[in-house]
Amino acid sequence: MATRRTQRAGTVLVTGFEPFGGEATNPSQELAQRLDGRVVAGHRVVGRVLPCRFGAAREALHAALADAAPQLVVALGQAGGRAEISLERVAINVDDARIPDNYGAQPIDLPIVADGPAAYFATLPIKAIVHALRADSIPAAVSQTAGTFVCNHVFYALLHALSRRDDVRAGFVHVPYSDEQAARHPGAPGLPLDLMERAVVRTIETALSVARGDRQETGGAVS
Ligand code: PCA
Repeated sequence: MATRRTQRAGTVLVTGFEPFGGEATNPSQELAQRLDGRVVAGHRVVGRVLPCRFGAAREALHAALADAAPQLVVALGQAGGRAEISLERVAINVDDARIPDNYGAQPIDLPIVADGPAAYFATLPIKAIVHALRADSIPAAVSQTAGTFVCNHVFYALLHALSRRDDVRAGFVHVPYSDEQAARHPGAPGLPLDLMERAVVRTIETALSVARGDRQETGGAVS
């Protein structure tokens, strides 16, 4: 009888970023660290923290992909000022930094991948995830732009690296400030880290449970 490779438990890669822009913390870093080693829906979570640096962030992502060989990738980043968990729809092939990264680089209108496509769509079921989060009383929405800073850089590099892998779903989730950070930014919304942790767990569970495609429900914007 032909031997089959032993079926290994699947792996989910969750990435976050180190603090940037003068912040002392980054909720995405804390979430990746909290989830590292956890088992969610029978899958082992590998949590990794990426440098907030153009180029180096992409290299660290590639190393994490090679290391974890994940079935699912949920990349996280902080979007201070947003009130909802943002399921990003699209990554675009441009670095255009409004502020310097953590090493002083500030690229303007440079492609992330020379000759790469203008954009990639997330392969996560973003509508189903937004639906599941809202059903769990977690504020969530589809977002039409991940910006043009290091988060979009990693998001694009992620989808480019997996562009020939139909078997691996991947996407990017921006999270608001933590409550603690929001307290230092008058008027800015924040969410408790525990709630954001539950949001990432629900995101993973939903992505693993939707076999293919997505929920038919609007997440659009008029302008
Ligand atoms: N947010 C930034 C980069 C790192 C992070 O957490 C962004 O949205 O590009």
